[in-house]
Amino acid sequence: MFSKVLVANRGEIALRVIRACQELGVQTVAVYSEADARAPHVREADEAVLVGPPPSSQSYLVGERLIEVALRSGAQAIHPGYGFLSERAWFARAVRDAGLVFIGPPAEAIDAMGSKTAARQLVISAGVPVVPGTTESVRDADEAIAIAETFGFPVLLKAAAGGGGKGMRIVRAASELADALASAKREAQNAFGDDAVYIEKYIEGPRHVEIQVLADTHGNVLHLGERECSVQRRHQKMIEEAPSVAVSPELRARMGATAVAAARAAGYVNAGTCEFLLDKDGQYYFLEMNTRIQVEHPVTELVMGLDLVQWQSRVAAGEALPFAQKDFTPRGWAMECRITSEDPSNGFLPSTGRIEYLHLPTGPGVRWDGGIESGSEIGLHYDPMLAKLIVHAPTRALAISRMRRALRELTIDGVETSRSFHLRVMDHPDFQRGDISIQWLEQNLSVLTAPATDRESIRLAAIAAALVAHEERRAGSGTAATRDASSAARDADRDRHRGPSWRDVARRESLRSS
Ligand code: MV4
Repeated sequence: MFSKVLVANRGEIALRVIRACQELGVQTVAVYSEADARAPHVREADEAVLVGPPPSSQSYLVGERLIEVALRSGAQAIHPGYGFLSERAWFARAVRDAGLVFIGPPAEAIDAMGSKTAARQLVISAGVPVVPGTTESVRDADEAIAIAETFGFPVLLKAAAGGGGKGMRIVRAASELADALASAKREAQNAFGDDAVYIEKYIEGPRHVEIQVLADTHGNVLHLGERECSVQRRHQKMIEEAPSVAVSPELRARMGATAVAAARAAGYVNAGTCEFLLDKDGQYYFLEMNTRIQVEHPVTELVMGLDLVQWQSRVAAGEALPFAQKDFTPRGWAMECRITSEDPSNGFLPSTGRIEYLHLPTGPGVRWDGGIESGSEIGLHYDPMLAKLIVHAPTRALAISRMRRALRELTIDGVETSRSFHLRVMDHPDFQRGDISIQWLEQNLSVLTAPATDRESIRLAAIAAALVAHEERRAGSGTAATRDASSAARDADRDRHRGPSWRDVARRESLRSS
């Protein structure tokens, strides 16, 4: 095992990697920008080095500088986390050329999956089902129309260099194709510096289900089951779970074998994820492979009982995986809510400010993977994801009630967050039945994001309730103690269905500050 690892990231994933290293007995070197001088990852690492000004283009994305810091600090390896440099083949190659280990896949595997058309070609040769479409970019609108007519409209134009939804256009009729192709090419050129666009049949209303894979340098490639990631908005996932209600053990085995075949075709090593669309008939189609550890990896860790980030380091150091495929059956149900500094009642507008007060949920089956603390300044330089709240329970229904309980325990004052949105999702009957597709969130946005009531009414109610609670305490009789059992039961029943009343919330707040 390495004795020292440089963590080329910030926020919750930097802390996640640092924790994995600490448990492995590996020293860590953090890097940070001027905006992150007081960030938790800087404090928790054994060493920390300032790498530049706040913009990531001048700090977390300056690969040469990070490699230089790793070499000077005596680290043997670099963990890129997700985002930033994690899927840049040139960086993986530069790390290796510097005599360091990139804790991730070989540069060649990143390249093989980086071009979506080349990836389609590669996995088709390995017998992997893909959506009907091309494995080369289209030349012009006439060619695109001819291809579209072979499998019928609607079709989807996608950037060959893309992924994650950029440069995509749905086209419902031949007459719309030329304009859509031109704008997709423009967007692809701007986003990726490459205007190549290819064409696929558009699958309506599918689920997004992905398979975690883990491979070592000894030829072992395993899959660790699926994650259901359909609750997303504008290609940003909000909630993920493992397993998926739509995946039977038999389907899991087939999709898992498909993901392993795709990984093998790419010469994959380390942790990676194959993304699939799963349609209403149970047909699945490979979309792309994410060649990094993903944000949502904890739900897999909880149901499969292993530490993926530790295994990333162990296979990068040359260790062989000691598992067999039959060792992996999901146990219970895990769910993750991404806690972002966005205002759901205001179109998920990013919210900035200082975390004035932070109270974290704890108790049975609750995990908090966060990157913030009281006093943290939330700006606009980086991703708005502050933390992930993850729960594990025996069944999906229990995971939902556990998540609801944990979300209620959470207090983040100082910035708007996605907390209330997550509570609405947990209470939604479609979600509770697991009856969701990739369009579900956007189709239900108004009920999931409507403000509870106007803020001034809430403020006045809270002040009134705090005064009531204060009077009750002075009189020496708590509300709960003097209420009869049937009214307490009625309240508990109402709480389960609608959340606590303003009176309960205010009472709790007033007791906390006394
Ligand atoms: C699709 C699709 C429907 N049909 N391809 C979105 C991001 C990129 N990974 C591929 N994506 C999609 N490809 C065909 N042929 C629908 C999506 C899609 C999607 C996929 C996964 C998760 C969320 C999504 C949201 C919108 C569209």
